[in-house]
Amino acid sequence: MKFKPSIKPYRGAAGGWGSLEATTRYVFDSKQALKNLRNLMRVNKARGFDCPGCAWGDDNHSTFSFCENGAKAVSWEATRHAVEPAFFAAHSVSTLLQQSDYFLEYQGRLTHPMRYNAVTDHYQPISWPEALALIAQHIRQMDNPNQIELYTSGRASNEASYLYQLFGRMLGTSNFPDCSNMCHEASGVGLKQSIGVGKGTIRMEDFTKADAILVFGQNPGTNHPRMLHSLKQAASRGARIVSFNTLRERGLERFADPQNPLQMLTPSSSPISSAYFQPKLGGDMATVRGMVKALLETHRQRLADSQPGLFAQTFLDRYCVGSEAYLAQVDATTWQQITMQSGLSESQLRQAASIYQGAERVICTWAMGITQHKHSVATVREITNLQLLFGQLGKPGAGLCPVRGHSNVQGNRTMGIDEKAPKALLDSLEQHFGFSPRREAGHNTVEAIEAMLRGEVKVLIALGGNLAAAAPDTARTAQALRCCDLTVHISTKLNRSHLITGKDALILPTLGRTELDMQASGPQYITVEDSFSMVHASEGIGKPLAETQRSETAIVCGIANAVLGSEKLDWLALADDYSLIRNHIQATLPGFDNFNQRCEQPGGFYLGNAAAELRFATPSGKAQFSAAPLPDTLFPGQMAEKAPFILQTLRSHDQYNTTIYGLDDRYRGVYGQREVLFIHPEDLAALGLKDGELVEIETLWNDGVVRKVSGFKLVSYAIPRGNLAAYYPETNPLVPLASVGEGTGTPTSKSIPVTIRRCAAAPTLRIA
Ligand SMILES: Nc1nc2c(c(=O)[nH]1)N[C@H]1C(S)=C(S)[C@@H](COP(=O)(O)OP(=O)(O)OC[C@H]3O[C@@H](n4cnc5c(=O)[nH]c(N)nc54)[C@H](O)[C@@H]3O)O[C@H]1N2
Ligand SMILES: Nc1nc2c(c(=O)[nH]1)N[C@H]1C(S)=C(S)[C@@H](COP(=O)(O)OP(=O)(O)OC[C@H]3O[C@@H](n4cnc5c(=O)[nH]c(N)nc54)[C@H](O)[C@@H]3O)O[C@H]1N2
Ligand SMILES: [Mo]
Repeated sequence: MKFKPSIKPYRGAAGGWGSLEATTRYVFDSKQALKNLRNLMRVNKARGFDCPGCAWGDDNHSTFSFCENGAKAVSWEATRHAVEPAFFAAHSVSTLLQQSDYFLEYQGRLTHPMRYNAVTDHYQPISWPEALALIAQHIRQMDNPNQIELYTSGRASNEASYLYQLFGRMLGTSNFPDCSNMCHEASGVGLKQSIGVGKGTIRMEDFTKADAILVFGQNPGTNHPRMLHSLKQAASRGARIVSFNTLRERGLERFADPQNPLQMLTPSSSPISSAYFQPKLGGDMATVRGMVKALLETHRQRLADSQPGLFAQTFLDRYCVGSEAYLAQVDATTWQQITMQSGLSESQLRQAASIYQGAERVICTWAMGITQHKHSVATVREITNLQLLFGQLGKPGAGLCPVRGHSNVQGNRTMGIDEKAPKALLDSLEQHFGFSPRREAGHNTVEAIEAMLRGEVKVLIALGGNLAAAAPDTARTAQALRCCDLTVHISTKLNRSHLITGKDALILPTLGRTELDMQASGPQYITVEDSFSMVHASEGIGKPLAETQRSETAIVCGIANAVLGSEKLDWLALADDYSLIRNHIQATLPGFDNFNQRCEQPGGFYLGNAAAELRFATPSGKAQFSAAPLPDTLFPGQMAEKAPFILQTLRSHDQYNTTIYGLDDRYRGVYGQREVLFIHPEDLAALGLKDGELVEIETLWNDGVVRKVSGFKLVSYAIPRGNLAAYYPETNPLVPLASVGEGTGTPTSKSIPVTIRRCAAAPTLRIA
C-alpha cells in the first residue's frame, strides 16, 4: 500500500492489468500465499466456498473466475495474524478507539471469546460456557422480550440466520434490524408493491440475451466486478449498455478482461457503455419519467399514424393495472420539472428513450445510487413502470435486477431475518414449531438505534457487521450502543463496534466462510442465495486459526440453548449436523423441497420468482403501476432547499463497507488517502477554492445538533454541479438518524444537504 497521498487520473481500463496486478499483490503479500491461491481457485465453484465478496451470481464457466476485490476479501479473512488475549491485555479499549478502522481490522482474526471489564477498560478472556451463561442471564433479566435487538449483517449463512430469527421469535421478539435496512430495503418494498415479490426477476443467463442493459446508480467496477464480465460480453455481442451515474465511473466506461489473456496483451479495452448519462443526485425518477414522456409521445404519434403503438398493450391488458393513471401522471409532469430534477437535458432523455425503444429485451439493474434517497421506493417503482409498459417481464433477456450487496443478504431475508415478516412465514413457523410468534412489526436498524437511545434496549446481539461505523449519525449511534446493558458481537475481526460497549460487552470469535467447519457429525457446509435467487452450498477448506473459534451456526445454537433450553428444540443437535437445520427450512419455507439433496447440484438450485412467471402476489393479482408525482423536493430536511451542496457517501475501491483494505481508490485516481471530497471544478472556482485545499463539511439539519467533519481534501471531478461525493464510513457522522427514506427507514446516505468551508486543521479521528 502506498502511503504517500496523491491524486492522478487513472488512464487504464477497469479490470485489466491494473486489476490483476493488484489481485496478485494481495494474494502474494499475504504470508498465506499458496493457501490463498488454492482458496481462490475454488471460490464460487460447485464445491468450495462462496465468495464472501458481493452477491453477484456464478457462471461456472471460466476456470479461474475471481475478481480483484473478491481476492481481497478472501485474503483478508485468511490472514494468520491473530488478535489474542495478549493483544487486549496490551491495549485498553480507550486507546484502541483512537485507532483507524483500517488499523483495527488489520490486527487479524479474533481467536478467543472476550468480556469487557469496565474497571480496567480492557477486554479479558472468558470461556464459551461462561459467555453463553452471561448472555442468558442478561436476557432473563429483561422485563419483556422486546428489550432485545438482534442485528444481522448479510454475510451470515442461511442456516445461521434461520436459527437466529427462530431463536428471536421463540423468545417473543420481532426486532431484527439488519444491514439490508440500510441497503436494498427500497428495492424490496418497491418491487413488492409493484410486482408482488421483493426480489429481482432475472437470472444470470438473461445477460446473454438482453439487447439493452440500463445500469442505474451502481459502480460495478468496484462493488460487483464479476458483473463487468456479463456487461462486457453483452457489449461485445452488440447489446447497448446505458449507464446512469452521477459520477464518471471507470468500470462503467471501459473494461479489459483479466480472464482473457488475449485482450490483456493489447492496450485496447472494450467500451462498456454505449451511452453514459450523469443525472444529478436523486434525479433518477425524473430521468425515467423523462424517458417515458418521450416514449409516450412516439407511442401516440404511431397510433395517430395508424401504426402499432410502442407499448405492450396485450401485456398491459392482461397482467397490469394502473397504466392509465400512470400515463396521466406522465402527461402532468412537465419537461421543465423533469430536466430540473434529473439534471439531464430533454435531448439526452430522448436519446436514452430511443436506445430503450430500439431494444427488444431490456434489463434494468440498480444499487445504492437508487436506494439510499428519500424517494427511493418511488424511484424503484418508476423503473418498474417503464419495464411494465414494454412488457419486459416474463421473457428471456429482460427484467428487473437490484444487484445486492453482501454475499448472502438476500438469503437472510428469505430465511426470515425480517422485522416485518410476511404472515405466511409466521404461520408456517407457528405450525411447524408449535409456538406463537409475535405478529407486530419489530425494529429496523434506525428504529433499533432510536430505541437504544430511549433506554429501552437491554441487550444487543450482532451476528456480524459493524453497526457503530455502518449506521448513520455516528455520535448518536455510539451513544445508543452505550445505553445497552449488554452488547454481543459475533465477529471475525476487531472493529469499532467492539470498542463502543454496553455496560457489559462480549466479543465472540467466529469462523469465516473460507474455513473448515468441523462439527460432531463431520465437516459441514452452509448455503447462500445470490442476487439471482440461486441457492448453493459453500464449504470452507482453510484450517481455522484457533480451536476457540466457533462457527456462526454453533454460536447461535449455543445462545439459544443457554436461553431457551432444549425442550422445544434440540439446538445443540442442530449445531452438530446442519442438514437437520435444512430439514426445518424445507418444512417451513417455500421453494426448498429436497433441500439437502439439491445442495449437491453444481451451481445450486433456483428458488423461482413468481413475477418472472407473470404471477403477481399483489392485492389485485396484477402488476401495479405507481402513479406517484415527482417529489416536491428531492432531498430530506427543511433546510435542503437552501443547501448549496448535496453530498453522497460511497465506497472506494479498497474497502468492503467498513472494512478498509487499503487507502487507494485507483479508478478514481486517489492514492494513499481517504479523506477526499469530489467536487465540480466550476463549483471550486465559484467558491474561490482550489484543488487540494482542506475543507470542513457540515450538515444542514434542523434539530440543533452540529454534524461536522473536517480535513477533507478537495478533488476536482466529473460530477454534476452542486453535488459532492466522499467515502463512507468517514462521512457517517453527517447523516442525521432521522433522515430516512419514505417507506423504508433507510438512511439517506446518498443525499445529505451540506455546506463546506475552508479549514486548516489536519484530519482528526472523528469517530466516537
Ligand atoms: N469491493 C466491494 N464490494 C462491495 C462492497 C464494498 O464496500 N466493496 N459493498 C457491498 C454492498 S453491502 C453493497 S450494498 C454494494 C454497493 O454497491 P454500489 O451501489 O455500487 O455502491 P456505492 O459505492 O455506494 O456506489 C453507488 C454508485 O451510485 C452512484 N450514485 C450515487 N447517487 C446516485 C444517484 O442519485 N443517481 C445515480 N444515477 N447514481 C448515483 C455513485 O456515483 C456510485 O457509482 O456493493 C457490495 N460489494
Ligand atoms: N454513509 C453510508 N453508510 C452506509 C452505506 C453507505 O453507502 N453510506 N451503506 C450501507 C450498506 S449498503 C450496508 S450493507 C451497511 C453494512 O453494514 P455492516 O454489514 O454492519 O458492516 P460491514 O462493514 O460489512 O461489517 C464488517 C464486519 O463484519 C465482520 N465479519 C466479516 N465477515 C464475517 C463473517 O463471515 N461472519 C461474521 N459473524 N462476521 C463477519 C467483521 O468483524 C467486520 O469488521 O452499511 C450501510 N451504511
Ligand atoms: Mo449493502
